[in-house]
Amino acid sequence: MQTLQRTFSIVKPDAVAKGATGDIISMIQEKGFRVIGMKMLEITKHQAEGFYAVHADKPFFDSLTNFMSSGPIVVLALEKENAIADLRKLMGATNPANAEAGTVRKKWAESIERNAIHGSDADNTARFELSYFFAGYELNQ
Ligand code: 3AN
Repeated sequence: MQTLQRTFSIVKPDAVAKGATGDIISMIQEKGFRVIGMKMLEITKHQAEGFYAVHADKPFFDSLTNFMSSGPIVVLALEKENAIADLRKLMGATNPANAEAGTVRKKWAESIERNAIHGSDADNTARFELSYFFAGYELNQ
């Protein structure tokens, strides 16, 4: 039996800047996800560092957190059966050069850093990421 699962997604600054937000949300909804929370905001470098803390020792950390704080983003709370894995599939490979046809990154990503969309990669990260950006009262139950 499948049960409903929640995941967290970000339409990243590159995609928001090129007007891809609506298309990306449509692609997500067409796959059966329910949008239970959504907001557009800009985050500081410090807030981006907190969000990406697991990548703090990576060589791309400084550049990634500069990019994520460079302009508006749209954060999404999503619900569906098998939401975490299904969103990862819809996103496509981290490097758009390897992204499969029909994925968000194949359509919209520019590079491995400016790759249009973020999605949680596991249950514990989904919980952390949802609570980083949404208070309980902001989610449509
Ligand atoms: P994904 O977003 O596919 O889960 P992660 O978690 O490995 O990929 O990386 C988080 C983010 O860090 C990516 N979305 C991308 O923006 C950036 N990133 C990952 N690998 C690199 C890299 N080699 N060079 C620059 N940026 C990277």
